[in-house]
This record gives sequence, C-alpha cells and structure tokens, in this order.
Amino acid sequence: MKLYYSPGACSMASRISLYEIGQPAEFVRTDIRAKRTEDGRDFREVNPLGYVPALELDGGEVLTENGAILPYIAGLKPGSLAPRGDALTEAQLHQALGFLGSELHKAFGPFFANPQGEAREAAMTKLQSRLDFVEQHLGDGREYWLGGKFSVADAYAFVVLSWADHFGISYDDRPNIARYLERIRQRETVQRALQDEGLLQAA
Ligand SMILES: N[C@@H](CCC(=O)N[C@@H](CS)C(=O)NCC(=O)O)C(=O)O
Repeated sequence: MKLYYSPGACSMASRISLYEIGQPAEFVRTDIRAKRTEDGRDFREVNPLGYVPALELDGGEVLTENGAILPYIAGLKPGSLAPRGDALTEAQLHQALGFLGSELHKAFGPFFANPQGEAREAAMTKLQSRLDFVEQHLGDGREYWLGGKFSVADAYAFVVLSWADHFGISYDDRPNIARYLERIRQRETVQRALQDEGLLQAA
C-alpha cells in the first residue's frame, strides 16, 4: 500500500499507525500546494480533492479522510490500535476521530493562512475552546485519548496538537496536554515518523 503524505501534516498520524502495527507501506511525498507527488504526478488523480492523507491499497482502491483511513489501519491488526468491544466502544472511537478531525484539526486550519488582527483573535478564541476541552478530557485520569491504551486517536491527536508550536501557542498553562504530548513523543514509532519526515530537530 502507498501512503501519500506531506511532512508534519495530518497524514503523519497514518504513518505512525502503520509503524505501530508493523505494516509495510510505500510513503509518497506530496506537495499539497502544487498538488504534485514527488515522482511528478498530478496528485488530484489520486485524491481529486488534493489533500493528504490518501491511502492507496494494493488492489488500487484509494481511501481518503483521516476518519476512514485510521480505523482502516487499526482494522489491519484487530485489538492493536482501536479498542475491541461493543457498539458503544466503537462509537467512542468515531466520536474521538470526529472531534479531532472536524473540531480540533479544523480549528488549527486558519493559522496556516497566518491570520492577523481580528481574524487571528477569532481563530484563537475557537481554538482555545477546543484546547480547553482537550485539557479537561486528558485530565480525567486518562493516559491516552480513549483510556489506558494507545490508539489511532492518539496518533491523530499528537500530530494536530503538535502544530501549536509553529503558531506560538504554548501549553504552559495546559499541563495535561503537555504531559500527553511528551508521553506520545517518547514512542519509538513516533520518533521514527518524525525522523522519516525530517522533523526530529524541529520537534
Ligand atoms: N477532511 C480531510 C482533511 C485533510 C487535510 O486537511 N489535509 C491537509 C494536511 S493536514 C491538506 O492536505 N491540505 C491541503 C489542501 O487542503 O489543499 C481529512 O480528514 O483527512
């Protein structure tokens, strides 16, 4: 399978997850602005919407959306990266990925366009409210997003929460997030992902 990625982007959650289950994959670096893959193809032929991650399976099918790709990867090794259980347990994973994708990830979105003045303030207000929730969620004695075991939700949360640093947003007053990030950063798979995407010094 092939994972189309951009260094440090949300696609790194899929890379970490693939490393966690020891699933071999080809990693295709993609320029998400120019919509070109490193071997010169038009990336929109892979994902017409032009964003990463995209996971191309050996049979040629292409999966997009973190909320689909991450559970797919978890399903390759049942019980490893998503808790096994009843409908409620399954719904809780989707709840986590839904929040991370449409609330936390997208609350960071405006900062990539370097907003100024009122636009920055508005973006900051929204982001802070999502971070307040994360701080509280992680303070409920949870070592990982879904409880006591690392899951694909942690891979995604780690990548997104790490973007704060680039935008001068500190977690000094959010000790639960700071400890959580440090715990996840220590994982061998995360170190390897950072290294392989050329981010270790910056991390
Ligand atoms: N809805 C998509 C969003 C993915 C996304 O925002 N990808 C970013 C990188 S983190 C991207 O490739 N942006 C380029 C673009 O939107 O043109 C998902 O959840 O997978």
